[in-house]
Amino acid sequence: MSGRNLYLAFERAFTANANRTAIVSADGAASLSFGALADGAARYANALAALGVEPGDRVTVQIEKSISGVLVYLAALKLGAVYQPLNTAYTTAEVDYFVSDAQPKVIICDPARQTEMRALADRHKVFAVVNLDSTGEGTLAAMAASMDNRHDTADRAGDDLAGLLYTSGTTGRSKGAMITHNNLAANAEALISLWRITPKDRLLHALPIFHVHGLYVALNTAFLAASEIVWFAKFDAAAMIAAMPRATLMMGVPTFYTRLLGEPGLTQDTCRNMRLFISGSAPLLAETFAAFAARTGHAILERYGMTETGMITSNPYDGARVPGSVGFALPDVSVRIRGSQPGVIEVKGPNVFKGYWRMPEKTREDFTEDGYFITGDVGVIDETGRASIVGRAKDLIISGGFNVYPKEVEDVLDALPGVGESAVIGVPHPDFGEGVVAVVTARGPLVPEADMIAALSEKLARFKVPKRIFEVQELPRNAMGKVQKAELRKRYAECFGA
Ligand code: MLC
Ligand code: AMP
Repeated sequence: MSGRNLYLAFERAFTANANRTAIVSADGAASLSFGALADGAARYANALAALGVEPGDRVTVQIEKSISGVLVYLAALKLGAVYQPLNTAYTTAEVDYFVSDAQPKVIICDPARQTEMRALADRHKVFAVVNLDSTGEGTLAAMAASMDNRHDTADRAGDDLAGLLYTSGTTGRSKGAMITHNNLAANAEALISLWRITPKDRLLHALPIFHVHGLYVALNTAFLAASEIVWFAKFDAAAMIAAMPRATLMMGVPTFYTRLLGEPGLTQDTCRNMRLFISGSAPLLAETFAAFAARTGHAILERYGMTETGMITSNPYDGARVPGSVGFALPDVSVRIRGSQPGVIEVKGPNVFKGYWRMPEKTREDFTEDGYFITGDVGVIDETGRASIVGRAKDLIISGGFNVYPKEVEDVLDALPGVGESAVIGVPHPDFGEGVVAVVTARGPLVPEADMIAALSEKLARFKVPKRIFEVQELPRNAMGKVQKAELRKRYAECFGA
């Protein structure tokens, strides 16, 4: 079916609310009405079209968070292009792979990286590299400013791609999750109704917009429901608390909540207009839930999701929000555990992505014969349908809401001078939930820990780099010769004093 471009639904909300504020920066210095948002999206769409972007083309974006960056996202949707956002922490070596795989028509980068991105673009035959900085200035902004504020929204079918979001795997290279217009619309509509999001809401937005949480969960629901967004360039607990009395809604990773609790300014009074705090992307500790309730009177609503699936389950709006549980399947979404519990959670529904970009084999591996996506998360589901996540079948660390795949870090570590073998694990961390730790054996003289960390930082995004590296004589192995990571996690459990 055509006419399913998600932007058409946004456009209806923007037009009906043209004079209301859509986004205001937390310091109040910048704001855009819904009308201006629609105009800006059209100008950016015209700029990208002038660079040759057509429906179906990928647009790779690695820029600091800015309100103009939101216009780029909207423009890509409006054009029917496929938006490929990248974490700003990714090194050029990491970006090289994403670009080689996605083969975009245009790369949008920070001005500071223009030269290296142009070289990379030449290698991969990318037509144009334009830039946008954290204040929303750059060659793309200059182009957009001279463009017309009208652009016909491209006709798209529901299963055409809206986004290509890369997620690493336990083995092998990162995979591009193909996310369709229908996936996004179905998930945003379900969340709006479940979390009762309305035009009266003011959402505190401090998440990055290169991942599902800050991009699709937060922005799409706010745009569809025509709620106002209070915009933070990055998370800052004190600034967030200062803005809280004027807000109603917040979405964050658990680290946001532990950092907020570290501020004496977080009180029942600061939260007087807040109606809902939502947490996800990593497990929320029961102690954080309890401390937050004691301090503010609010029960944080925890939900569970994934890049490939959008949101899967949520605690209820009315009814018990249970710490340690991620709640019930969203309407129209089926979750199950095959075999005995606890077991791997599987999910099916309109939220589930179309498959991995140009990886039909990997796609087949991750779906069951009856069409359920295999999440790799281990959980239990009780007789009322309430789900809890108890572990992971995949070797994955989640640090401050960012995913780190040990294999990727181990491969880089093993190539360092003197390193024999390595094992990368996640252990409790007071700020990031899990902190990345490496355990290595030596086959020659090892450079000091700080130098190893510096060497890794040249190749890997900072959040993936182990915060500590320990040397051992040998790694503990089981009878099959497999490294016993559980044993290592126990041994180093207290290295961050968590
Ligand atoms: C920053 N650092 C991290 C880190 N973030 N290290 C480990 N894990 C992280 N998450 C590094 C920095 O590079 C720096 O290192 C040092 O830690 C301290 O940085 P900071 O200034 O204290 O960090 P900050 O910039 O405040 O960032 C922390 C954070 C951020 C929690 C605000 O990581 C963040 O915004 N996380 C949200 C992630 C997210 O949106 N996830 C959603 C995924 S979607 P150095 O050495 O350089 O000084 C998903 C699906 C779903 O999972 O269900 O939602
Ligand atoms: P990503 O691939 O970045 O989208 O991360 C998805 C993963 O984050 C899931 O597979 C889970 O392991 C984890 N996750 C998301 N929400 C929660 C939650 N509420 N509790 C525990 N883990 C979560």
